Amino acid sequence: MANVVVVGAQWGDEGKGKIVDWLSERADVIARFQGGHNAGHTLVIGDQTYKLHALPSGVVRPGKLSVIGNGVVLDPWHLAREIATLREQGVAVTPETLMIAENAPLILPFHGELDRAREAAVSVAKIGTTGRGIGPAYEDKVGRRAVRVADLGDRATLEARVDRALVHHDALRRGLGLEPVDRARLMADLEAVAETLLPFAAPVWQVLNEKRRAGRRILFEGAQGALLDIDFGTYPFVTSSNVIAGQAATGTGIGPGAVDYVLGIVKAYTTRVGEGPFPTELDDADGHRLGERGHEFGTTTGRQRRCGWFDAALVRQSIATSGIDGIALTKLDVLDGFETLRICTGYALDGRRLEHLPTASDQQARLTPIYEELPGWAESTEGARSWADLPANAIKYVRRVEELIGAPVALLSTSPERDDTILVK
Ligand code: 2SA
Ligand code: MG
Repeated sequence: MANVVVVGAQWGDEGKGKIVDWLSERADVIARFQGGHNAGHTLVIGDQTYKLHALPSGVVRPGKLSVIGNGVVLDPWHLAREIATLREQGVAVTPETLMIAENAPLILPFHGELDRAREAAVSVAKIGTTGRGIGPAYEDKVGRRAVRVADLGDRATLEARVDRALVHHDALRRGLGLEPVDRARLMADLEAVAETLLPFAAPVWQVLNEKRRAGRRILFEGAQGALLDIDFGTYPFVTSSNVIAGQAATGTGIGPGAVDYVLGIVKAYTTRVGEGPFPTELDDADGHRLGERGHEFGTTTGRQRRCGWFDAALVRQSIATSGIDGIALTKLDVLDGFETLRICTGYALDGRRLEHLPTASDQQARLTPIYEELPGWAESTEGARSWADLPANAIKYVRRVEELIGAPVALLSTSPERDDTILVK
């Protein structure tokens, strides 16, 4: 296996955790390149369960280098807690196994407060964010007033950066009826957490380029999904970063040529958390059944996910915007026992047929999905480990998905268990 980027091809929660874990065993370096602790992976290895949010999945495997790239926004206190929890579980997290980009911007406590205050304001439509300050932290990065990891190393620089951020935030907070930021406390908290963080700070771009030259295999671990991308997602109901595969390069400081293969993670049906358009959403017994059978609750916020039929038009779009070479199809077993399955192949709008989701919100609201029906299967596919274990109708469903999205299924996952994965040659 060469250097692989793993991205979600829907709205997140496609089951990236298991696939990334499976691939990380075969990689030397595992790098996060966007998002923050709005991501959530649960890894089950042996009798241990690890919950990761900001840390790359490789961190629980001895002998791997895990990297947090500059494209990530980092809450240093959350990270410190995540590291402490892993250490209690017996995982060694050292500057040899974890490197954090010196140029990664920090999520500070007022980012979370702002995120939540805006979501609570009734004057604007809710996005349904995770409330973790992701959006405000990226705003400050682009606004050139972020505090970055490297700034923690020098008190004078840190004070200057904090002051620059506070000019903006205190004004904003006044408008929202929030108290000004307690600067002295923030400085003290930052100086305390700097001790934990700084030993991991590194020129990640340089380390990755060296690893690449030395022939080490790099796994780029995406979070969220392509339809949550700040440019190509269902804006404004998106996250605040580019999540598509191209971000793996800019979010770590390696050339795009370093990427040999893009693997898209695709769930056999569709889910979404938070607000925003969802053409194939089901508000009936079938939707309920998908949620129940699929255990569709978020690992980060515990929120119930909205469920619907597989939308091939959306995934086709993700295949294009991320340059996906092949997909890992997950949670096929959740479809077991449905008499009839439906796949959305495109949309009808004002008497026309569309092959992709239109960008304009009013059009998104007016379209109706065009469905194709496929016969279901009564047999269980849970835990199937070979193609031959699958009922004929399940194989038909998978083949039709491939045809409609225009990408081959490279991996098929039939349960949360690591070994219940079919490698399609
Ligand atoms: P935010 O907090 O600013 O990023 O929220 C903006 C929108 O993005 C959605 N969002 C997500 N949706 C699904 N999964 C997410 N992360 C984890 C993952 C989820 C998990 O990567 O698998 O397993 O708990 C994620 N992160 C953000 C959010 O719901 C808003 O719609
Ligand atoms: Mg998840």
